[in-house]
Amino acid sequence: MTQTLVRINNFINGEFVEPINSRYLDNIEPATGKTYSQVADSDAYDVDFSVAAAEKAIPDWSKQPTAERSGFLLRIADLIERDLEKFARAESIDTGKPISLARTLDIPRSIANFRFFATAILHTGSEAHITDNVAFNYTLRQPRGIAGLISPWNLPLYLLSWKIAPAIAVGNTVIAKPSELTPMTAYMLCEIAREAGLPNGVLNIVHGTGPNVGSSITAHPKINTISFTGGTATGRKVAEACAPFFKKVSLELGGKNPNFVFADADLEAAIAGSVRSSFANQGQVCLCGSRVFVEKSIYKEFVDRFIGQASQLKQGDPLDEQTEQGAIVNKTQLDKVKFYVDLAQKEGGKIALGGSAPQPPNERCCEGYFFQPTVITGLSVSCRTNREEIFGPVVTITPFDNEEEVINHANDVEYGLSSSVWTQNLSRAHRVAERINTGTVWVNCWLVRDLRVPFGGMKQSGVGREGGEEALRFFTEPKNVCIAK
Ligand code: TXE
Repeated sequence: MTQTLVRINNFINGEFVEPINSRYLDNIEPATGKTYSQVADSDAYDVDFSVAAAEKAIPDWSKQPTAERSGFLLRIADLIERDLEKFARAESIDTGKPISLARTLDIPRSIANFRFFATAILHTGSEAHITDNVAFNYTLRQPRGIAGLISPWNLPLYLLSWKIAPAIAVGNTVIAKPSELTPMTAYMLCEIAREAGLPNGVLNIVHGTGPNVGSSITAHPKINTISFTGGTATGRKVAEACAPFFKKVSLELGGKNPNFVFADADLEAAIAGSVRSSFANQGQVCLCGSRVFVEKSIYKEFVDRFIGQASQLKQGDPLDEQTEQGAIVNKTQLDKVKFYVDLAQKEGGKIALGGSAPQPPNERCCEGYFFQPTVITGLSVSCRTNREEIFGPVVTITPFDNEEEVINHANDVEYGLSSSVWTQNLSRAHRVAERINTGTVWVNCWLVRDLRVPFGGMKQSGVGREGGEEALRFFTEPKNVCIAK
């Protein structure tokens, strides 16, 4: 007997609709390697259809009183919170991440995203500039129109809601495309949007691949704002597609984030923080600290204790409450991780921990995509393993002699997303933070996120900033009105 799989359809104009071409992609559960649902394999026609809906919704939505728009977002947040457990389980199945992580990080943060922007719009002001006795200027910040929002698979609802919430809060309508690898919670969000009474056409979700749906969004002449999170190579394509239309673009891309541990650090905190920043979500967070640099005098002790803690991480079925390390998102990503572990050995690295797939945790997961937390030592700072984004549970640990040297190592990559500095010397913390070329510098912590702060990368980690005021500005067009006195 063939089992009918759930079909994840597009959400356009407030309705769930099949893709016009009737094609679907298999959606695989990473922990089992088995297809468990199907997702619309849409194309440019579906994007056109969604743009028509988004365009129709703009006049009413953009003119809604701010408090009413805010109310819709708050209702969405409340309804996700009501269904938190359902969302957490779905996110865990779809991505392979531990259910405890989805329950404590992904879904609460998605709720917070809606609440944050729902309330932010109630408190924002606009500027006025007085030109002596000549004129008053004031700045109108108006919605830009239709925004295209493209997100990756590592933090599906967390990152998609981080884009949807500010875009619609300020009066835009949106066409969103989640990753084709992890579409489930975006689909569930549409049910919530409907229940919250969000007007038709404000939120449209078109599922499918990057080349079919993503590129139709970036190339669509009526979508004038693009917010993208994903790999750097894809970001380049997005930028190229947007350039001829002069679209406003925000790109949040990859990272190869350094993590510095100075001899004067609180070692216990530095080790616990570094283990977390290396392996959270199986290392599949763009902010993971994949290059750990440790001052020579404490190097050996740090490596021993780091390995001791990392080897205690409980790998297992993502749906097991105790699991701390789940599955890698798909076979391609697993193969990429294996490729880099082989490369590291060819480059002279020593596998100090892990380096291969673990025993499957149970019968259900015997064909899942698992990889052990892996620690590599003995590599040169300039080798490929230390320069290219792996995006998996693989970290390198390298000793350094002094501050000057380690800042140079850290800055000598194409990326510039985030960094962590572990030291008890406040002057050093300020000095290093000032000189390190990353959009975020954490001192004695990792992944502490205040939604008001600017978030984004330097160099090939991206263009533009998300978060707080930056996001509200990104999704609006400033217009100066000059009135003679
Ligand atoms: O990401 P992609 P992938 C990195 C990580 C990973 C690599 C590739 O190193 O190994 O990127 O992962 C859509 N026009 N990160 O292939 O392709 C795609 O459908 C428009 C870092 O999954 O960048 C998905 O919705 N859109 C990252 C989104 O872009 C296109 C998180 C991201 O997919 C497109 C994920 C196109 N031509 C991966 N092609 C981070 N920094 O958070 C694809 N897409």
